[in-house]
Amino acid sequence: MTAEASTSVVEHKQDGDVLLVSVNNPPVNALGAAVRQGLMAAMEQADASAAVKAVVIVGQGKAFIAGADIREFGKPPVQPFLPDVCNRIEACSKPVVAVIHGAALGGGLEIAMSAHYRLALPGAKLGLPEVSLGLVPGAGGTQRAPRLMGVKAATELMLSGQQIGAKAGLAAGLVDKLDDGADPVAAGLAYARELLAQGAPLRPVSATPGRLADKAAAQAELDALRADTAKKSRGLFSPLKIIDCVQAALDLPFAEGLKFERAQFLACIDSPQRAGLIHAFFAERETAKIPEARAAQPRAFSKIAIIGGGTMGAGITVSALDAGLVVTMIERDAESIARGQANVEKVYNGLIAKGRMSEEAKAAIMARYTPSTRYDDIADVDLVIEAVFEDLEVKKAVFKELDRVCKSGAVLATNTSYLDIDAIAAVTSRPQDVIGLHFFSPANIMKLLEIVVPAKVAPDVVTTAFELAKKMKKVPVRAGVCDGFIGNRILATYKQAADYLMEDGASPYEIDEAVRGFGFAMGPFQVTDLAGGDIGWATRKRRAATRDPKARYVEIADRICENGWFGQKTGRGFYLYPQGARIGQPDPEVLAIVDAERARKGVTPRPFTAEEIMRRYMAAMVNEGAKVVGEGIALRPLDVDVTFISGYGFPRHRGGPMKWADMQGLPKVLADIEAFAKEDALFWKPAPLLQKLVAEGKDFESLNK
Ligand code: 3H9
Repeated sequence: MTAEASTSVVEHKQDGDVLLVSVNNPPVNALGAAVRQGLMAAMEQADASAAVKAVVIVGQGKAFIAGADIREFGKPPVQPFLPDVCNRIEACSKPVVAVIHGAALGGGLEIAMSAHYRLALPGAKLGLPEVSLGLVPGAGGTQRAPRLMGVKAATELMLSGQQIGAKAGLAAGLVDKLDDGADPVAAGLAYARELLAQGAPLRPVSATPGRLADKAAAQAELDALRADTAKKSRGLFSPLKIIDCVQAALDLPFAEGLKFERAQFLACIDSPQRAGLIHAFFAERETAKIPEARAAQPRAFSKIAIIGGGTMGAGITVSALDAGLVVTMIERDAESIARGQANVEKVYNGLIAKGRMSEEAKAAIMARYTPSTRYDDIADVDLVIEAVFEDLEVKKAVFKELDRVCKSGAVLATNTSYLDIDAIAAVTSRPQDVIGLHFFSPANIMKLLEIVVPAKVAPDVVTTAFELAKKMKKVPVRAGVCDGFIGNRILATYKQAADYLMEDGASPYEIDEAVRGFGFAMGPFQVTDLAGGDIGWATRKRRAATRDPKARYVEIADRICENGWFGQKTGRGFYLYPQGARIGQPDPEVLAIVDAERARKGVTPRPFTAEEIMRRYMAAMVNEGAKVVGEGIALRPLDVDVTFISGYGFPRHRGGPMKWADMQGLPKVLADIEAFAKEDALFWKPAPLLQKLVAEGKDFESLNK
């Protein structure tokens, strides 16, 4: 093999009559400017050299090419642009083979579709995930994928952002051949030589309509997808643009279709949704970067115990079993442990009923599960997660038991959502081993895991918790100890803002509608009804003694609970749920309670527009978020963003509350808070961090660096 002119990120080597072009831009071979230049140079080389009869493009490391370099978006574009690189590959005068061994995503798949032949190895992951970044595929993907796969399969791939494997890629027409080998270079060279031996032609995808040939059928598929997308896209910008691009593929010559796609791509790049979604993408990867990671290796763990088999304990058990761990569940008596096991099996039985799991797979998983009512049975576990009733004394009693039986070095975690973990740790002889793991319900589904770090915990316990999160495929966020940690503390504040709005004149239904209009899946009163009004009521009663007597307190929710109206489970709460309905209807009796409370407090109701509602709701969220960051409860603003996107239904395309605030401009948010403070200076006290950032002309993003 002789080395030819190469750049540091794209090497080209002549191997016999094949030019081997290898992309080497760790960690995922993203298509930054240098890679694009290198690919252009490789194509020039291939065309210019008579010795080159075919070209093979491979990626080094774990990916083929994971797409455009997302970090470049929002910055001035640098030539050559990716669509031109793709066109150049397709225009190469020698057959080009793309060898896909790992992720070929977004621009990576677009490069592969521009090659004349595609070979996939077993670990191949093919996808056009641009939609999850607020984009449309912008390097010919919307034009080439439908030609290769047909309108339905291609559009669904683009709208879902999902990845498919090698075999599915072959079945879909995206891949020409599979190779079982592990070496992409050897497989690619062999395939290229096979093609040369057959005299295989150049096959530019753009040259023929391919699977778009039956235009009427394609149009019918697209019409159905458009109607469905219009219903489901909930204010998202790029899904309908993807449909428009596929329409262009149907209607226009290829070059015109590409121009149309480029215009849509650039419109998406300029949209705030793109900025929010890309912020979310990076933020989710940043939260695992914690100070402890530098110094402390995680402790080894394979056997774990879950204390409690209620909804939460069972959900955590499923997460642990799915992560391959060996789990002992502890309950206090035979009846409770039987219920705990039933709760776990219910999840797997549900999957079996949907055809998503076999009885054998369930049996194999349940073989790693042991039920027990004796603490002594967990003497040798490496990690314990307590998920018993949310009461400090009950939890302290459990931790005393754990301290008695668990082996030295075992990690002892509590799944509290509010309680003081320092106080729980203090009842043990080993506070260095005690940490908070705040799962969200249902724990086997919800991605967020708040890892709550008490004062005396050892750094390697913190890194062990992050390792557990990784194994369970959770999104971990590091939080400090305070009432409610990051998420529930901020939730309590904006929920209060919603209560004030309700007492001041907005109906709970108007507030929920405004919040849904912003992009949340549910409004705060719907959430209360879903979670059970009694839960919040118990917390309010617990806090009554310590509540600042000067603080405004809205009693409407208490009045509703006093009637036994706890939400969906009792058939009524803020809404009515006739015959077990899951979507509630407005309840005139609730509105009468609201009116009566206003009258009792002497409040003259005033109207609020949806915009005014959201200004207060978001200002409360951001202000408390800034306090949480300022006090060091969250490491960075991005940790607050990830908490809300992954655990509280915050619309991902807005990037999280702190990113949203940056996009509004912090001076505007602070001005709102100061204006609201004229009505209630205690509640609307501006966060010192917010004031400081505004004074310095900075934004939250400056603290994420
Ligand atoms: C596109 O292609 C547009 C085109 O249609 C048109 C253009 C004109 N760029 O996730 P990981 C970083 S849009 C830059 O932890 P994994 C990531 O931040 C793009 N950086 O690894 C992390 O950095 P750090 C369409 C990227 O093994 C590191 O790589 N493509 C990019 O769990 C490791 O990432 C996508 O949307 C990127 N494209 O998962 C694919 N990708 O170490 C996005 C990753 O500093 N990427 N990084 O924290 C992924 O889905 C996953 O990263 C992947 C690997 C599955 C590839």
